[in-house]
Amino acid sequence: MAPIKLTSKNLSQISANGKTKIPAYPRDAAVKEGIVHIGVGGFHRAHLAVYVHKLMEQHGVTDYAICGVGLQPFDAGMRDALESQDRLYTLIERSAKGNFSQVIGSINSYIFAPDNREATIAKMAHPDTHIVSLTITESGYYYNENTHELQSEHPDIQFDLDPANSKAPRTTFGFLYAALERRYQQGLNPFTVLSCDNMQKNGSISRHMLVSFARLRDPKVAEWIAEKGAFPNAMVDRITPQTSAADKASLADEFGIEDSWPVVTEPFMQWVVEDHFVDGRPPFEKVGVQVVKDVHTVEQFEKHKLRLLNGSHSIISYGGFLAGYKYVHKVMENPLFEKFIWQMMQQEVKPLLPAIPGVDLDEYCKTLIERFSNPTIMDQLPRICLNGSGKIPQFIMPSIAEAIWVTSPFRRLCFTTAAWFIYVKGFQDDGTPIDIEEPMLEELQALAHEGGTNPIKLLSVKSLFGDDLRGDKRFIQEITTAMEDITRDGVLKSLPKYID
Ligand code: CS2
Repeated sequence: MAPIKLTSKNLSQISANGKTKIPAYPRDAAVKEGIVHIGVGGFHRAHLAVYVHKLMEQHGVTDYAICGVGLQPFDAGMRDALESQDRLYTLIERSAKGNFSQVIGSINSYIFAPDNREATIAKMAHPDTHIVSLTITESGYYYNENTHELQSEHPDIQFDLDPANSKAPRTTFGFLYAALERRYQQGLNPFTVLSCDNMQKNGSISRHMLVSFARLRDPKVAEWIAEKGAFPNAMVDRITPQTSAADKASLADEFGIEDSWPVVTEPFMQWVVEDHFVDGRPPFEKVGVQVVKDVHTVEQFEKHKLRLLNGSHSIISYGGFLAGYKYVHKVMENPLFEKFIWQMMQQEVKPLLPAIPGVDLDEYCKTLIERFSNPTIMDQLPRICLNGSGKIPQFIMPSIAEAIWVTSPFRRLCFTTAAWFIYVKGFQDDGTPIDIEEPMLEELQALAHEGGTNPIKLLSVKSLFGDDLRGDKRFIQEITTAMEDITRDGVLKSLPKYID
């Protein structure tokens, strides 16, 4: 039978075969859009939108449906997909136990900002909007890792700072500012800015960047945002591969649904968020979100996740890609990689992490190995290789810096960094050229080639690495040895030297 196109009017037909759950709540005029989300991609649709869906379905929440916003020209694809199916999409959870599919209905409307800049600002400024949430990736924050300041000289920020462009901004901060300025003028509360990006201190960084931006526009508005605004920190987690053509085809075959952009993900999901909202929030805790009072606790969860999960992903991606792999689970099937990752987590990362009451770090590491090994989600290495300059300095370097400080082992962390340095040169171990997606590629690739197997050139990029580590002899020695090993023997032949 031909698959049924996903739309509101086809929902009951879609659920008739008993294979797919459809939203059990009305999506009608009574629903209010309390959340505006910038950056609707796979991750948002597997994470925040699912929590909101559960709130609507299980707890009758009607004030917090989502209005999705796309700021970038490439978001036109998401707009077309969602608009063609009444903003519905299918979420497919895959694991060894099988595939579970459900239609998610929490995204109520979608604005493509490049064509509707005023409508985007007006939507955020509207009194029904209580939260503006973000998944805009590290580069969307214009955050200088070295100075910890806003990249105010960046041409996009310069454009948005020019009052002549205030009605037609380009960046997230331009839009947030324009909407908040309106709310300020109208005597409303600010909305909460809720970052769902995978960054340490994502809320504090959002606050600092936005307030810095606002100071350059109007100090009064800036002070109002600083004083009255809320920017909760949060740890977000759910492995969400890019949707492939095969995913769409299998959705049609197995579930009989034609969906132009479904989302495939794992069963696991976690969100730990600081309870700091200024204009109300839905009862997130009722659907499994860990809402915590203390920002320190959120930071500890973030540390665990970024350094263990994302840090391990870094060796899986750069090491695995150099060795010729395409998928995460395939890398995990190689016992050399599995052992390396386990030992890096256990011996090098875990000892540096704070204890959180109720969290068993050994269990956490075991679960990570299982999640990485999930053969059904087909998580692609190029997805995780993307934008290494935003990842290695966050996921690996802080562990190395702390390990040096407390004199604990860090050779596997150095090997991981070395794998990225070699990857940046642009060739797999067998000489196959790599198509690298990296905003700093030109600069980094030139330095990588100049340096050969000497890491100093790359380590001198201050905006990524600061000044602290270059003077440490042991660190330089370890990373040089690892670069020499990979260059001479390739990743696979080098790994045994790094495993006990
Ligand atoms: C990945 C993450 O892109 C990456 O670097 O490590 O997207 C990872 O899948 C998520 O953080 C999991 O929550």
